Order: sequence, then C-alpha cells, then structure tokens
Amino acid sequence: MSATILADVAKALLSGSIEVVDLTAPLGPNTPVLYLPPQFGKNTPSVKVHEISQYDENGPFWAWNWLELGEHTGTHFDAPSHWITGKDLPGNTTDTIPPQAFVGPVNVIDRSKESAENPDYLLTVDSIKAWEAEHGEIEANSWVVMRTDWYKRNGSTETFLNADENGPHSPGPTAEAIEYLVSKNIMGWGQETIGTDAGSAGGMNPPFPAHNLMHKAGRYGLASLCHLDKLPAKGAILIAAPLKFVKGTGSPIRALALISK
Ligand code: 23J
Ligand code: MN
Repeated sequence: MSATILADVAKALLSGSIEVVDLTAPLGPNTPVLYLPPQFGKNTPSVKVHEISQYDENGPFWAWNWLELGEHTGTHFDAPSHWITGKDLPGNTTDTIPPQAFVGPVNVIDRSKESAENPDYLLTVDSIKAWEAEHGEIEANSWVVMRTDWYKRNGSTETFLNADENGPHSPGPTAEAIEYLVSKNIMGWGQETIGTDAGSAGGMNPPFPAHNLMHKAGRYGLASLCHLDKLPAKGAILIAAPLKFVKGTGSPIRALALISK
C-alpha cells in the first residue's frame, strides 16, 4: 500500500472530512440484558458498578470502580466460541481472533421502514440481493449490518426486547440470509437489537441461525449497535474491537465508524 493513503486519512481526520461516528449504546446498570425463557437455562445479569473509592478514605486522591459485567452486554462482539457450532475452531475467542477482523468496510442494509411496520421483520436472501443490485456486491471480509432504527428503543428493556406472551418481537435475518452471507465469506453480521438474531429466532431452523451459522463459519457478530442511520449503505469503515478477555466468548465494545463528509 502506498504510504500516502494513510497520510491522506490522517489529514482528513484532522480537517474533519472524515467523521468518527459512535455506534455504541451507554453501558451501565440500565443497559437492557437478554431474557431467555427457563427452557434455555440461565440468563446474563445486569451491569453492576462497585465503587472502590471516590476521593475519600478508601482512596484519598482517586476514584475508581470495579465492574460486574456479562460478556454479552450492551453493544458487544460475539466470538465463534460463543456457539456450540464454533467451539472447536482455531482463533475462536476474544484473545485469539486476528485483529484484522476488528476493522473493515461495512455494508449497511437499511430495513428501518420494514421493521417499523413489522417488528418481526426478517431479512431474506432476495432482499439482500435487491440491496446488492442497488448498492453493489458484498465483498469477502466486509461487515454486513442491518439498520432497523431499533436502537431508538434501547433506553428500556421493555421496548427493546418487545416481548409479549408469545415471546420477543424484534427484527433479524432468516437462516437462508445468513447462509447467503456466509457463502460470501463476510467478516460478520451485526444489528441493532439485543443479539444478532431476531426475537423469533429460538423457533427457527436451526435455532438462532445468525449465531449458529455465522459462528460455525468462524465469523463474528455485533449486537446492540446504534446510529446505523448515520452511515451510508457503502463506504464507511467499521471499528469494533472486543476486550482481550482470555478465552472470552464475547465482549462489550466501543463500536465506531469512519465516514467521509
Ligand atoms: C445466548 C443465547 C441466545 C442469544 C444470545 C445469547 C445473544 O443474543 C448474545 O448476546 O449472543 S440470542
Ligand atoms: Mn452476544
């Protein structure tokens, strides 16, 4: 690569012609967490912040806290080891994934209108192909994320999970859509909901297809992304790096996008 490309990026960052967009939800005790029904086992707890000192007798000149935090909390990264289908793959945990995976071009499929009309909206293969016909082909090792504007519900667990007696209602991909994206060798799949799958995904074949099929292919997931409405369909660079948890199955991230203004 010519060194001038990075020099141009540096100039653009300094001049403001490249903007950094924050795709991250606030992380704290009010962050919504996934609720899975008892048939699926245990749930992840809410974030807890434990004070160590606050410029007081426990630390006269300093403030610090320690955190109680699930790996899959808030805006977060799913590693292949998160799912049984990815459990034996090499480089499948947050400390062993090659860092090249954390920075890449991102394709933004806007299905906000469809999701507003139908909270159970499912992205299909035909819908992805229609997007590609309009915006260009999805390249290998690029990220694919679905904009739904669901992040606007991310202030409260009730509106975010959107559950009734039939379970949660939130948009996501069909199993076939994920198969198609895996066939394109994408870096990973992300969306704005609590996880990478639709609310109805527990009843799909296979259950939780974005998890099952993406992680089986050694690829990654991003959940609870925000502000995808600020990104172009193509052309942005996504930066989404998990903490280097030893043997981690996932991690909260500070998800960022670079866009040109
Ligand atoms: C475990 C089981 C089902 C789901 C999830 C976790 C997530 O969404 C997650 O955060 O990975 S749907
Ligand atoms: Mn997760």
